[in-house]
Amino acid sequence: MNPMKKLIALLTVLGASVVLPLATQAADQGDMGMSKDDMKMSGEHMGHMDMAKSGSTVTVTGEVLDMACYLDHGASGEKHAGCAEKCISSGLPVGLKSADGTVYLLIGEHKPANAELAPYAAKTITVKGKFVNRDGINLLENIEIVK
Ligand SMILES: [Cu+2]
Repeated sequence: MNPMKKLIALLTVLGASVVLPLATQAADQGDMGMSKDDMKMSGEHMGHMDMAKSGSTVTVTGEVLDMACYLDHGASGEKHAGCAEKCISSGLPVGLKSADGTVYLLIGEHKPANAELAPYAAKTITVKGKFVNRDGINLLENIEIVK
């Protein structure tokens, strides 16, 4: 290889090494941009949940769920009403699924609310209570059935 060819080869390699990182960086930025948006979206959602609601009194309308069967196999609705009533009466955790799909655990004031909720198993009711969210779990406590 003569010196000129050597130089061209070197420049080509340098050129490639300059272009490649740029291309990689651009791709990374593209990915980062997307995940940033995703994180921003979930961050805003969480922020909304935490700041606007956690610790505050809220009123939520939704279906009364037997959490055992709902978590186990997604059971809800009229077909499951009988089982839900049995499960809730027996003391299993009770939930409320709002129209937007958010599920809340329902409890009274340092006591279960199962006895008052069992008759509403699989029915849509409105509940007022203190909302808290911790580690991704929603809770409505000190609940009152509004209607
Ligand atoms: Cu059940």
